[in-house]
Parts: sequence; structure tokens; C-alpha cells
Amino acid sequence: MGLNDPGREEHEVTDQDTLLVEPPMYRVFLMNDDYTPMDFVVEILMKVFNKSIDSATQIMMSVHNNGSGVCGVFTYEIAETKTGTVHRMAEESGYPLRSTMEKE
Ligand code: TYC
Repeated sequence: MGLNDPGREEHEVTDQDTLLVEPPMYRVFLMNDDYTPMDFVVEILMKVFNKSIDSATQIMMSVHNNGSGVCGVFTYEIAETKTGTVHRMAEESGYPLRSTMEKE
């Protein structure tokens, strides 16, 4: 099956078809602040965004130096869940770390 399935009917690609095949994707960002410890940000990137320690450290340093940085690209519900998880974990630890999401 799939795009090359000979039985697949050809038809005009409409906006609705595009939505069904490719859902909108959202970039999730971490924002820099002056108070959240670097180690905590690395832990978040590893636990919530499944980054290796090297990749997490690179992203954390980029956010620290540039003000914000992309942690990953997800469908809406997954992006919302990850953003909420970042905020819950930060709040539980008493840090002001913020995460935002933006449609690609
Ligand atoms: N700027 C913070 C510090 O110097 C570290 C930090 C990095 C905070 C990334 C948030 O998203 C962040 N402790």
C-alpha cells in the first residue's frame, strides 16, 4: 500500500488531503533565563526531549547564549504535552524555565 499502490485512485490533492497526510508540525523552544541551573536544563532535554547528554548540553548552551533554541518538532498534542511537562517540572523544582511552541 502507500503512494505507489497500483490500486490507489488518482485524485486532485486538496487542502483537506494535505491535512490528513501531513499534520501541522510545531517547534518547541526553550527560553533562557538567569536562574534555572544549566544541569537542570540538560536533565529536561534528556528526559522530556530524549536527547543524548552531548546533544542536550549543546542545545542548553545555545539557548544560554542566544536566548532561545529549538528542542524538537512535534504534532500539536505532543508539543503541548512536552511544553506542559517542562513547566510542571520547572515549577516543582522552583525554577522559572519556560518553553514555547510555534507552528512551522
Ligand atoms: N542561563 C542559565 C544559567 O546561566 C542556564 C539556562 C540555559 C537557563 C538554558 C535556561 O533554557 C535555559 N544558569
